[in-house]
Amino acid sequence: MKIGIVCYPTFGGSGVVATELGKALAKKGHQVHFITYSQPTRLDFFNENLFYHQVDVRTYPLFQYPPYELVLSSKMVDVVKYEKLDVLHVHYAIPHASAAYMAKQILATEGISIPVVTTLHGTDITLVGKDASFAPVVTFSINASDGITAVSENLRTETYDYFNITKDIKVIPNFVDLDRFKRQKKEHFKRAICPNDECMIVHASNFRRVKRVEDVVRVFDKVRKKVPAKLLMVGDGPERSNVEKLCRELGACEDIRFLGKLEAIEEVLSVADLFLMPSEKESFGLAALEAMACEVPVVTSNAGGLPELNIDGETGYVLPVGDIEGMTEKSIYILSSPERLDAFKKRALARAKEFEVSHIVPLYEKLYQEVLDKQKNVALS
Ligand code: GMT
Repeated sequence: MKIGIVCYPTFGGSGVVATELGKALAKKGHQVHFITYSQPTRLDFFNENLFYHQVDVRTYPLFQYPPYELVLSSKMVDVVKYEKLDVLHVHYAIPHASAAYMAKQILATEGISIPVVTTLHGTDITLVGKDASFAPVVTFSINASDGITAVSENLRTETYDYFNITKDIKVIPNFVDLDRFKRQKKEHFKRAICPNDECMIVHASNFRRVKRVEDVVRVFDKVRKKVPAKLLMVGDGPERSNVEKLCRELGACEDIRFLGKLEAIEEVLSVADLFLMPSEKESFGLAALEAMACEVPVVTSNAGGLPELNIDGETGYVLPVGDIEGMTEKSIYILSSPERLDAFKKRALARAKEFEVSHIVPLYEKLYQEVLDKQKNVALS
């Protein structure tokens, strides 16, 4: 199949899922064309089936806001036409699904039909999409898609709750590549950060408010008073300076390191004992899955799809959003017995294996085939 993937080329979340999906499809022999405004972060290896088409947004004095969506639609038309794509898969509703709708209409005037699959990732529904100024476009473009997926049951339900969706939404969860995300021997790194064999706690996110990064620091500060521990903060974003300020106020700076955006996060996860994700909203929690694949138990909030991934009391614990005391107590419980910690690590890995890339990618392939078959039947009738 020739598949066009439209995504944000971001460091985490939907951009990573889209890129990893494209890479996995290319390895299986499909031809995959990425369409986005810069090279996706994880598009980091050569494969004869992978292509990247850059969307160039030109500035012009007349435009206070350059019309990205229109340039994107034009690029989609161009790539579908000249690369003879079979299907377009857009990740994140805004503006990708609506741009795809416009591309589809333009192509139809030239007798070219292309099915569009839209994958909803979370904030496109729970934050941005709900905004009244976007809601009509989100509703319309989801309903206009030929196939729709959501990354968790919770996101599927929320999409039906917030918008008037008349079509079926399939749940296809996030996935992980266990060849990359596995516990590696990085003991020298552990010794450098934890010279006295302290426990290593990790958080990774884009430091947006929705991640409640301050909760991570507050939980850690209480944990370290009971169990010797260090905290590694991976990623960067708008809340970072507030969080650094909090570390200073708590006098916890010597036990906390900010690593910034780190490509090889699996190296950090390889020496971690616990991963914290106290998010306000989290449709799936890919970063938590990647931690679990590296045998790291997770203490998370109960936001969105997190309880579908993190099995309370088995792979970690699930606590109400903002429950700092509860998260602290459960973190101490996991970390305070080596045998217990080991059992949590094993169960975290076993759970992550259920989301192995090879189990999930066929679900997308099946959906592509379904929308293609449907299109053929319409053409024949
Ligand atoms: O978490 C983020 O802020 C990034 C965000 C995105 O839109 O790229 O991630 C969302 O999509 C990921 C991949 O499907 C999910 O694993 C994340 O849970 C989801 N984030 C939120 O719902 C906040």
